[in-house]
Amino acid sequence: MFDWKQDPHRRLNPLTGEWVLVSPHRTQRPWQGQVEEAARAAQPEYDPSCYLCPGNERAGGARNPRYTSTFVFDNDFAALRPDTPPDRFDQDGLLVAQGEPGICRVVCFSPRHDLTIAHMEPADLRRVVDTWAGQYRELGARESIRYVQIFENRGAMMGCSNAHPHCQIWSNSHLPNEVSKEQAAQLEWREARARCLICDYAALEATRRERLVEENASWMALVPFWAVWPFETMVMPRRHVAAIDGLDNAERDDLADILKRLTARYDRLFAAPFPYSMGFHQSPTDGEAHPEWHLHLHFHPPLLRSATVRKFLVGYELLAAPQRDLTPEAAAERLRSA
Ligand code: H2U
Ligand code: ZN
Repeated sequence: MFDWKQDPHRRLNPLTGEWVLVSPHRTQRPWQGQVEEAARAAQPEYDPSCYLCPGNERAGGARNPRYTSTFVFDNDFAALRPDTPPDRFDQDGLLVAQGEPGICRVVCFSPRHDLTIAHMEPADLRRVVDTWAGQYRELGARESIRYVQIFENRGAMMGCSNAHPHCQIWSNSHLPNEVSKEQAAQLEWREARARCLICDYAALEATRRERLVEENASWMALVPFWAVWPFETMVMPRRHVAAIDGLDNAERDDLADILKRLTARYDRLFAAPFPYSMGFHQSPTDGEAHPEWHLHLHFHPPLLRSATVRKFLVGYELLAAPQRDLTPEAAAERLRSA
């Protein structure tokens, strides 16, 4: 048997069927590449030039109300539009395209320009959870919307255009690639074993504990065995629930709690605001029952060894498969002690 801490090995992601190469012996290699700028220091409570602050004019010309809680609006530069004709074009199976109707929204977490998830009051964060659930249900109820993707880009390194804490929702007619892979894997697991893939995985990690980072009564946050990003995590409810609108009262409070504690841990790791892209994966809204689906979130943070040295997914990753040096177990250990 190979040595987990020394020998190159590959690990399977059962949710996507893809492999990641792990090269633990390489963690000490020198870095002379690009160094990022450290994230800017403290933000003001209100920024008169922010497109998202209450009462301010947006880039598209609309003016935000003087909102006092969570605030949702239709994206002024939406990637998808509701009235797009859904026609399909297919030339010899080689040139295949399809019109894609959809709706894109922006959710400001709170009126405060400076309050990231880690610094919000639990009750205010709970309102964000309820907003996510409400948007999932409202958008998903539309005939043309079969998937609702809720995600947050945080930090300039992840392409976030505005410091005001917010997330986006893109909802559309077809399952996006990543969701489609996870759907197929969960369905296959259920058909083969009559159980849920993520329930089984959560139970196993709850026993092993080496990759656990945070937990509470209804949620677990861990570095998955097959993580690609150095400090990637997955956050999942202990109970089998297909989508965010199925969470009960306590589970919603607990989601707010674990997100706050996990993001605070990230910020402590390199003593700087930690950039990431995070988002939910959950049941499609196509009107079918999806007992195979188990709601979860993925955090994809780019930082590798400091607030200014990031991991790039290039070369081998783009052409062959993702690769990492730091083991997921070592990453979880570092997050636990942050
Ligand atoms: P990020 O989450 O990556 O920062 O993107 C912010 C989104 O907010 C982006 O999709 C939208 C952009 O189109 N936006 C507006 O809808 N109105 C504005 O006035 C500014 C930004
Ligand atoms: Zn703002």
